[in-house]
Amino acid sequence: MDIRTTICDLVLETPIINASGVHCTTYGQLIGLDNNPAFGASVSKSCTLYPRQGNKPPKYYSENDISINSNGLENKGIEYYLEMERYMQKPYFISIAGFHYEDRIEMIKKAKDSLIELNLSCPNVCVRPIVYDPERLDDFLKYMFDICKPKFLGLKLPPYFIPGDHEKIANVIKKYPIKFITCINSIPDGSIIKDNKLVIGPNNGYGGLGGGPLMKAIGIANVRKFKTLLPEMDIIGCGGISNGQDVFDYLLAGASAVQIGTTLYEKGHEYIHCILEEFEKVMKSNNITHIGQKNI
Ligand code: RRO
Repeated sequence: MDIRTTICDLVLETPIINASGVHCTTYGQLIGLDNNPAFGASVSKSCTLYPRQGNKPPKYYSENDISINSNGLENKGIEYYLEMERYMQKPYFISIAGFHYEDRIEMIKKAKDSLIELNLSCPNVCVRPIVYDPERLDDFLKYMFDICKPKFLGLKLPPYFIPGDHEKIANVIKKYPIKFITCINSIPDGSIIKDNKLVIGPNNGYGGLGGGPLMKAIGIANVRKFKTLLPEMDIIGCGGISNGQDVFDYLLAGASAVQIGTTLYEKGHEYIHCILEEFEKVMKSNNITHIGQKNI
């Protein structure tokens, strides 16, 4: 059985990647991802021009497969993640976030020869992400692509829920040389109360939700919508993946690879091997010999 996949001609030995934010902030964590054969690629913590401590703890909580975070872009700065490239053997995406046109552009210029996942959908920095407004997204992408010529840039999108929103965003995306999209970032502005208290502190207890079957349903819906609207686009599915069947379902929906966040955080690296083994069994029981066959 062949479980290799491709993201716009880039070959991954397995279809599993970590989701940005989980075990990908430090040198040791990134090397851990690179050394785990269950991952076909890795992605860094979303970064900014300069290092940031992010929000104050408690800023992460999880229970029953559901997580909430208000990390606030804690990261070591773009130079650190660029430097990591020399130690990584497998495809390694630098997740670029930032706050304004100019800092994002400065980072994209620095990373122009790298694999970039451009994260314009962070839910925790108290500004309305531009990916919710097609006109603002269009304006930024035009400005950026006029100045920068990144070799390999994909976009990390937030969950869209309202009929018609996917079409508007897809119409913007198709104007630019975007190599892939990742659907979806966490669900913004969730809030969890436990034992009469908010479980996270920053931003008045609001944060991005991840994990679990509801997240998976929303992630699958976004992948399906965008695959229909942008049939040639490679899509990385993300949200609520905790077993091999979940991986298979995302590929059936139209994803070429998946990212795993909450389950990696909760269950650790070894568990990703179990997910990959389960995925291979699901492939076999469906008589699929390679990804790409029958929409998978
Ligand atoms: O750092 C964060 O708070 C964060 C980011 Br950049 C993101 O894209 N998604 C998320 O759930 N948290």
